[in-house]
Amino acid sequence: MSTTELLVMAAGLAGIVWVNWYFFVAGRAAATVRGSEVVITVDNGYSPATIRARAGVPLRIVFDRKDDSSCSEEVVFPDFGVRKFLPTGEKTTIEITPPKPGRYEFMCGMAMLRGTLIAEE
Ligand SMILES: [Cu+2]
Repeated sequence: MSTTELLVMAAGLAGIVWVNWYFFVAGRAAATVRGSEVVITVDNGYSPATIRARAGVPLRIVFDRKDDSSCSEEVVFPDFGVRKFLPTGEKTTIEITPPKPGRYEFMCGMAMLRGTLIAEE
């Protein structure tokens, strides 16, 4: 194998590692918040990516979008039939009530950025 081929291969591998880290590790290293209103910063990921709330209690989730990546322009809560556009530099509030204890995922429009709402008794 030539040096050029090796370099191309190494660059390709580095790219794969970075993409996996970016989507699967970076977006998940986040704290957990309790309360009836939480603010989630959207900046190439959700921070915090995990929120805890009470089942049966209305919850206000404020998405504060900082980035202008097309990836994060929409947030989707499939379990609640919610799909909302998040303008860059603005706060967008979504109100949902988790019907019962459990885990409810939320994600960007392409399901690459992910977060979890954990509803408790
Ligand atoms: Cu996306």
